[in-house]
This record gives sequence, structure tokens and C-alpha cells, in this order.
Amino acid sequence: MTVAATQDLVQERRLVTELPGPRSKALLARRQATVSNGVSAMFPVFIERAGGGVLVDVDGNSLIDLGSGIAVTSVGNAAPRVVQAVQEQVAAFTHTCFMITPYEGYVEVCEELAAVTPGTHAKKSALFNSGSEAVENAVKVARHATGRTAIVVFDHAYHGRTNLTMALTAKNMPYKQGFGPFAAEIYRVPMSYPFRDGHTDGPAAAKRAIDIITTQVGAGNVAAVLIEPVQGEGGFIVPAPGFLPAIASWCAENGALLIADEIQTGFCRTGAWFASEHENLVPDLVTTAKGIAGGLPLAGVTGRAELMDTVHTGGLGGTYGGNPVACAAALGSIKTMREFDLAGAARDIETIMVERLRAIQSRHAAIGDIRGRGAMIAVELVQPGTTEPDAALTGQIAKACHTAGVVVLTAGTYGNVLRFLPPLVIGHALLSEGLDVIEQAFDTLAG
Ligand code: PLZ
Repeated sequence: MTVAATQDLVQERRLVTELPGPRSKALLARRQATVSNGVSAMFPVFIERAGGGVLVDVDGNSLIDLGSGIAVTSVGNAAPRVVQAVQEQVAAFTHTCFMITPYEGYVEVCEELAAVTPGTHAKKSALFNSGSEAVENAVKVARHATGRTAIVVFDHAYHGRTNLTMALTAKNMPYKQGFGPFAAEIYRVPMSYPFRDGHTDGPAAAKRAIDIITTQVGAGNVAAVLIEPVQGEGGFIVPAPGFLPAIASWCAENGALLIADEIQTGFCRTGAWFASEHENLVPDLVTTAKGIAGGLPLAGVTGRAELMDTVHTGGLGGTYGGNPVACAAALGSIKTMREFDLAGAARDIETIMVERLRAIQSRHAAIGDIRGRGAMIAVELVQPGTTEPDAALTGQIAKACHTAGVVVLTAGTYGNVLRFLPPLVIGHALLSEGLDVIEQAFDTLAG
């Protein structure tokens, strides 16, 4: 029995109204009256239930989910083991604050993080609520442990929306515009982006970044190099082979820590527990969130025990960090990933998606690049025959998919990347139907 089969929602695309339907429209009007315009709504259908690979809206439409709430519900929405663990925990106790009177779930999550993150060294973790908060704390640990201040980040990076993480994030609109001043001691260097930078040689691309670090920042000042092993919001950019290992070697040789931001890529999403594994990377610190807890807010920083322990007692924490209900959800999610080999499921999704997308690309020159790993696959849209970004077409195709009942997301510094993050438990027939809709959108809209 597959995980999806254990869920009672019919796994089908079913449209009974136009999208958004009348009930969603009424809720949208209420939303507009009372929710800040600063919070966007990419596809304003209001969801009532979800499971496996479908989202069911308040009008009774059943949509194919190729977004997983931005790479969160990897085990499926309301996954049975998550629901059961949460229900048991929420009935037992909801909160004590781990810094006041601890509980086992937090410790168990840290044990799991030590087991599944890359490397066999002794590890320790601290838990938080959001990805941004995990990244902030990884930077705190890195500065404390090294006694240095400079943090190196990359073009196209996304690390969050809090003040420090806005400084770490590359893209101005919509994340940073008007929200400064930003935190100091952040230095940005070129990413390896084979489709755009002409470097298919990873070590050469790394040298370009390292030259800037050594000449403009100074190797001895660098507390950490922070990188997403596959960039998420930046457009699923997979660096050229050898880039990440070369950066890691430089860090090791120069006393700088390597922080892998695996918030989007972690927990089986890319076909391995962590994307770092694809290049045998063993980061000093790893940040996790999103897929870790099947939809409940939880995040972690996991690192070499001696680094995590340099921080004075009381230096890390927060009221809700590692909330017991979120920890229960994480344990249910991790169990599901192991039991159903969801890393393998992600690799199967990659095979299916890439083959179909290549067939679409052979008929539509607007698809300049197909890339990603596992169930984190994207297409970059360009003016045919060039690398000129086509954000307009990207928006039109996303909208056509939405109207037809398939939730797809966009990304990219230039807004021209269509990205797919299906739940890892999605049925192959449903995935294939989602791809039919994507194909139809290209046939209708692309030259
Ligand atoms: N690091 C690599 O992908 C979150 C952001 C959506 P939070 N990405 C989705 C949006 O528009 O806000 C993300 C990420 C990576 C950090 C974060 C931040 O995680 O849980 O959103 O704070």
C-alpha cells in the first residue's frame, strides 16, 4: 500500500466550478478587506481539505498539487502518521517551552537530525520555528564559534525575510524593497549557474567566487560561507559539478564554516535525505525547515557538536522553538520518509518529469533549460534561441495551469522559472495528468 492510498481523499483532478469558484471569491473579498496587501496570493482558491497529491477547495474542486505549499508537505498533506502523532501530542500537552521544562520529542528530533544529515561526526542541534530563524541562528553559531564576522552568500540566494536574512537574500523585489537598512558584514559572490554564466566547469566557477572572497573580504575574516546546494527561490539552480566541493575545500583550508541551507532541498526532496549528498558535501552546519514536519512549523540548525557547543548556555532559543506538536509531526514525517523510501519516490518523479518536459522542450524553444534534482524540477523560459528571460510567458503558463486545476509555482531572479515541487507521495497517474496540463499550456501559449 502506498502512502497516498492510505488517505481517503480521491486522488483526481475534478473541476466543478471555474477557478476561483464563488465561495473562494467571497472569501477573497473578505481577505482583501482584512489581510494586508503585503501578503500575496498567487492562486486565490481557498482550501478546505488536502491529502496525497490533491488540494480540495471550498467549492468542491479537486486540484493537482505540484507545489507542496513550497516544498513543505513532502509526505503528503495531512499524512496519516503526522496526523496521528499530532493528535496524540496535542491531547497530551501543547507547550511547556523546552528551555523551561523539556520533553522527549525535541530530543528525539535532534537524534534524527544527527542520524540523517550528512557526515558521521558527532552532531548537535537546536530547533526553531521557521527557516529564516534557523538561518539567523546558524549565522549566530558560526560567528560565535569562529570569532569572525563576515558571511559570504551567493547571487540568486534566498535565505528568508527577517532583517538578517533579507541581507542574505539576493533579490530586491519583492523581498527587500523599502525594508532596509540591512545587516552588515554580508558579502555576495557569483554563483555557478551553468545556463547563464557559461561555466560548466564547477571548480573554475568556484575560483571566480573564491578570488572575490580573498581579495575583497579577506579569508581570515570569513565566519561562514552560506549556500543552498540547489538554489530554490533563485530558480532551482544546480551548480556545475565540482563547484560545491571546491567551495567546501576552501572553507576547510581557511577556517571558515560551510553552512548548507537545506531548508528547501532537505528531507528527501532531491532524491537523497539532503542535496549535499549528491556531491559528497559534509557541511559544518545545516539548516532545515519545510519538509521536516509535514506542514507544522519547525526548523533546525544541526552542526558539528563542538561548534554547536561553543555558544554559552541560554545563547540560543525562543519561546516556541521545537514546539512539542511540531516535533511530533516531524517524527511522523521522518518515519513516513523511511518507511516508504520517499527519496526513491523523488528520484522516480525526476525520471517521469524530466522525460515529459524534454518532449515539451523539443517542440517549444521557449524552454531554455530543464534542471533540478529529484522532485525539485524547473524549466527556465527564454526568448527562443537566446537566454533573454521570458517572465511574461512564465506567468501566462502558470496561470493557465492554475485555471485548469494544477498548482504550479514560479521562481527565479528574473521571474522566468516554472518550478515543480510535487508531494513525494503523489500517484504517477496524477503526476502524469498534471504534466498533460502543463504540456497543453505550452501548446496553447508558447511559440
Ligand atoms: N532558506 C533555502 O527556501 C523559504 C519562501 C517563500 P521560512 N523559501 C520559501 C516566501 O516567499 O516567503 C526558505 C528557503 C531557503 C530559507 C527559507 C526561509 O524559510 O520558513 O520561509 O522562513
